Amino acid sequence: MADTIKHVASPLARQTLLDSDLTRPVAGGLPIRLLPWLQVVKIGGRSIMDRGHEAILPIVDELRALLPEHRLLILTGAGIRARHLYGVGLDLGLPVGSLAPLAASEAGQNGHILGCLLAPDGVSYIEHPTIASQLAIHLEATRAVVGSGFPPYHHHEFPGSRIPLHRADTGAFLLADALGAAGLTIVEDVDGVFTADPNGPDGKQAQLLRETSAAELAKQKGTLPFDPTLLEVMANARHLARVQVVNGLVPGRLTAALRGEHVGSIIHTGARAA
Ligand code: GWN
Ligand code: ATP
Repeated sequence: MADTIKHVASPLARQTLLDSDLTRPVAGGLPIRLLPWLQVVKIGGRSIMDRGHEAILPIVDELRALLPEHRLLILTGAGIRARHLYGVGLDLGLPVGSLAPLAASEAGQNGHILGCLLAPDGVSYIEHPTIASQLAIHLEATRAVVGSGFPPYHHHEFPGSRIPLHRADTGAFLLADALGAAGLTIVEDVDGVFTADPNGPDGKQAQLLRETSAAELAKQKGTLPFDPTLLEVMANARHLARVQVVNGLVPGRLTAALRGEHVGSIIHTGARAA
């Protein structure tokens, strides 16, 4: 009888998944790059989209001009409408897991706006499930697509804070790293990452950090122009060796970054290639 029993051979069948020493021989390898030619661009919700046509139309022109050079996943942030929503929702006592999908929908709305403006160039907004499972075929049909930068944690959002911790910058990085993309450019309304908020009370003393790392920034006190959890996911990056932060209010900066020029801030991650 014993000879007829089928055993499914699995190197992880007999051991706990909790012991990293035991799983490392199997799980310690570098994942493959799914879309190594992809450039991911995160467009700020508050910093770009909320400013309306004065900020959006020049960025749309730059994105349009970049289409022959790059295949793009353009992701949008949530902006001021999400902040209003946090204010109303927190006043009512809503838990973070209820606020996360509501804020995410605002990131999606900004993506729909960009998608409309780029529609004549063959660019459409595509939904989260489409990004998850059909991004390659869409980018085979067109040069770029737009999506929501917010990660769809919904009611699974970590309860560490009453405001969702994982927002569009973190979502854009998680996607870019998971896809093994060629790069991630974060488009803001400041020249890059500074030693302190250039628009804050100590703004005059703030210095631009042209080149830094997630580990260095984690030691810096004060605010950043992106979600703090971005530093955590950057520390654990598998593919993306760096992130570039550029000023989208200055024409040409996004284009220069995608052409490999050192504009704005370059932030090195913990990925091995860094
Ligand atoms: O609605 O703008 O995707 O791409 O996190 O979930 O809250 O959803 O709960 O495919 O799945 O509002 O409806 O909305 O932004 O996220 O999408 O128009 O289930 O295309 O239906 O993972 O877009 O939306 O907000 O991204 O970030 O229908 Mo929207 Mo968002 Mo559309 Mo999406 Mo969420 Mo879907 Mo989803 Mo929900
Ligand atoms: P979202 O996409 O989530 O709507 P956003 O990325 O468009 O947001 P903010 O979250 O407002 O925009 O981040 C940009 C702002 O961060 C800048 O306008 C700047 O005033 C501020 N900021 C805070 N700390 C720093 C810092 N150390 N360096 C640069 N800018 C900073």
